[in-house]
Amino acid sequence: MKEWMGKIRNLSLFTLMLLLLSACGKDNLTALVPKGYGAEESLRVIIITITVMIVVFVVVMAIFVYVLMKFRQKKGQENMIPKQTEGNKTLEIVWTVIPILLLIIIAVPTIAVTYNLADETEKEDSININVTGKQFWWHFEYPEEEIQTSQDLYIPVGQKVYLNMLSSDVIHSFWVPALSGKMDVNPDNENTMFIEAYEEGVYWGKCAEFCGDSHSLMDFKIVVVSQEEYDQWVADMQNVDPEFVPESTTAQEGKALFEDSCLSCHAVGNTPSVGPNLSNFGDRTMIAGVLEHSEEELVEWILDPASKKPGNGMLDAPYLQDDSVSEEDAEKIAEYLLQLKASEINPDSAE
Ligand code: HEC
Ligand SMILES: [Cu+2]
Repeated sequence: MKEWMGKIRNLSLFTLMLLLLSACGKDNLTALVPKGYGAEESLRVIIITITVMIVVFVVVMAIFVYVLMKFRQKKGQENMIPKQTEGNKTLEIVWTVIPILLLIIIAVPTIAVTYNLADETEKEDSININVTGKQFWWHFEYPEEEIQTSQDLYIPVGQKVYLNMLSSDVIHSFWVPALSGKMDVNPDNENTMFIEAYEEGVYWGKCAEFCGDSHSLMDFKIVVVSQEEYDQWVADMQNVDPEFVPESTTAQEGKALFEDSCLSCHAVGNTPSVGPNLSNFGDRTMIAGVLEHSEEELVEWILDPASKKPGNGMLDAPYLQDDSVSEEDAEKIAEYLLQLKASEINPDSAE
């Protein structure tokens, strides 16, 4: 008996641990604790739908168990045929009307919420951002502000922000569960979705449509900040100086190496590029969406991006084919890239 209770206790501890660990790190990767308009509305629909399903389940199960008990074959009645009910109008009407009513209860809020989420009446006067999904990263362009960036999408709190979304290769799906629902990102027709965040914070996003080798690593963030911080960020991004010369000689050498081996795909400043735009890269939350933002990880990324994100677009880099960037070079480049910060480039503009 004691042993049996111990097992139950271990099992519950194990379950609790699983629950806690599953939330580690990506703690707001959940649709159940909404921090934005889209997520809140979606959760309402989820709760209504699940409630209806639970009611149906409980009622059906109760009737099922009752019928099992009541109509069991009894001794001496083995050959009895129960009363037949086919063609019973009342029963037919009851089990047709009840599901129709339940479907109406689910359909009305679902359709209302779907239309609310597709509302574009404020699009003209709001911040518009062009989002492009690429294997396996996200490009963000603020056309009005003339800013380009990747992986970290900055938006102000409490404002509708419209995302105009396309893919440059296969279908991806843009999903930040705490802020909004999923939206497919297609190669040829643009989809629009708005996001309105209620609380400042860094919200974790994922690609939610299988898109290749590193699909599961196609993570990104929405960084929600106050209006003042947002304005400051915009100003800092607009003031990015591609010609910025770092102080230390090693970082200066890193800059030269970067220009030789990396600038064919990357860009600093408002210039189009095949790979991620690295303006103010030093201020980012992560590297390539999934790696810790540290010099060590950056060096590893430069030397062997395949080990971090299989099949990604950087593997075509010529320096990886001819091994022209040594570990020492990578360290210099990393030092330079991490100095691409608003506070380094424009000391006056930093808070
Ligand atoms: C062939 C084009 C190409 C070349 C050349 C190239 N990269 Fe990349 N780089 C990419 C692509 C594409 C990605 C996005 C990878 C992903 O996340 O899927 C990337 C990602 C990155 C990232 C992460 C960016 C982010 O938004 O977090 C850094 C940092 C980076 N590259 C640095 C370098 C450095 C340093 C060099 C030169 C030594 C270099 N790259 C050369 C294409 C290139
Ligand atoms: Cu994807």
